[in-house]
Amino acid sequence: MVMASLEQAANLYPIPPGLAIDYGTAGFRAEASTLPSTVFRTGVLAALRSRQTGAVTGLVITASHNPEGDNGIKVADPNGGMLLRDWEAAATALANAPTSEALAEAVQQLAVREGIPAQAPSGTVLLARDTRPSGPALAHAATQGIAAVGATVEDRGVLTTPQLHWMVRATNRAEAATEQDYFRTLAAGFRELLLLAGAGRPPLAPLLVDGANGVGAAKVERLGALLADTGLAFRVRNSGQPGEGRLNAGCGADFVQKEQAPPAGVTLDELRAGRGASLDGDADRVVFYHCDEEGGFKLLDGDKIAVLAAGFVNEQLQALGDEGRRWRVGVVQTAYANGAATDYLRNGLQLEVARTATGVKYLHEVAVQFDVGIYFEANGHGTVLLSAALLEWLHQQSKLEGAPERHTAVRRLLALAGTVNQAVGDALSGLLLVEAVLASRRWSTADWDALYTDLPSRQLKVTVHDRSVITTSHAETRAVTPAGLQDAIDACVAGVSQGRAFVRPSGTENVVRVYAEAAMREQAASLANEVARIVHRLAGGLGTSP
Ligand code: G16
Repeated sequence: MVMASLEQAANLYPIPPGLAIDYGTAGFRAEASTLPSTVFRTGVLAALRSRQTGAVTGLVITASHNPEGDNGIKVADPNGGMLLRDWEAAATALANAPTSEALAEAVQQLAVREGIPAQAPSGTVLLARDTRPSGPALAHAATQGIAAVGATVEDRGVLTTPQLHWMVRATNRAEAATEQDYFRTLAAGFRELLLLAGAGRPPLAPLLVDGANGVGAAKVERLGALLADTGLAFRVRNSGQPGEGRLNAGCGADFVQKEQAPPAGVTLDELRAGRGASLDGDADRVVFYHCDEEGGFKLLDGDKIAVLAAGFVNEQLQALGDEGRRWRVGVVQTAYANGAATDYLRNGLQLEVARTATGVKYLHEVAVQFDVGIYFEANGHGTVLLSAALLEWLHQQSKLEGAPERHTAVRRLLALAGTVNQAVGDALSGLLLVEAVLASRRWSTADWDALYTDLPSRQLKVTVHDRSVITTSHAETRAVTPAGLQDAIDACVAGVSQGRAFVRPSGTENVVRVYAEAAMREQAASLANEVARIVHRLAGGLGTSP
């Protein structure tokens, strides 16, 4: 590595005065104009990670669910997952190094710590971006950072985050890894699942898809075109075309899940005729909804998707008898998981449920410890992972003669692994997963929704002077600081039937998040309000108290 050329290139991307940025829940995220230096330096980091491992890594310029004026950068590790957590501190150190000399110094320290030989192959980074106007300039900054340490960049243009992660994984497995290959793989799995659903299944109903005015809208159209002959029809709203509105504004998975309301451009009348789904700004989350019997909006969130997937997987393994039972199935959730969902998974389906902090980087790590690891955050971010050992066994079984039900179960599990992105949570594969399972079971959205009844919940955001004053423990369910906060929350929860509440600093926005659930809707709402007021009082709230 030639440090002089790194310093020279870095001089073109000075860090803004007073910048202090942290690698958060899913990479760096901030107002776009403050980001060029951070993105340049993350380009350097991704190149070094590629050089260290001898495999390609990936970068996506996106701020996902954040407003259009924000942007950010996510890093894909060689296995297609999130950046190895050991490297996050290095990413923060590089991003905050005050001068180009300090950056070169930090790069050298990282190379020594990680044993990256000076003579190692130069490295390759796959690059993509979402549709934000600030994307092209930031992608250029990333390219410059990658090139500054002698690595190669392959610019894949505008993609969803999960597409880029999928490509990184496929490239490193020497599999076909273009965007067309991605679509073909998902579509092939879905077709197989539909085929195995049998001749008697009802035709697929059209699905309203809210594209959040982001990258997912055009991609879902392409997927739909490829699957048109199956009867699957996506009716896309909030596509980002002129006149459709701004990215994530009043639409998208984050809005719909937090507000428990339909997105802009979708009416309850339309939902009476069928279900809808919302993607987020980079299409790694999806939530569903429909109109319930009382004519009200009803959300089917990531918990509901996890339960649907878990039940389906469970049924296939049970069809394999004793041999099926030796494979461990686990569901991973966060503190946001509705209490009723956890209860249904544990007591209804008799499955292992693990709990982690928020962020798919934590859930994924636990999910890979199972033979089938199912993880969905309540916000719709997740996937279903099948272990290499299980897949190998299934491939062997698929070649053997056997009872038809057994053979179907084997083929279904194999098809699932193609339909569902094995690298990371993916809204498009989530859509196909849900549609395929509902078709296989001949279920309506109402049948799916009736598996269990959500406890009413409410989420709020509180803006504080410095959100890092709040620290948590026990997978974010207990506040450690500031002093007195947890006691005050406990006192509020104590009187509430089936009450539960927690607070945590967001890792993607400059806010503190408040979650509350309770037996009754009004109780959940007033518990959330009370806790938000406590946060405002004890953690330096800005503006008027909620
Ligand atoms: C990211 C992470 C998710 C996480 C979400 C919210 O999603 O990938 O795992 O749930 O942030 O995080 P926080 O509550 O810390 O703001 P996305 O879709 O925004 O990239």
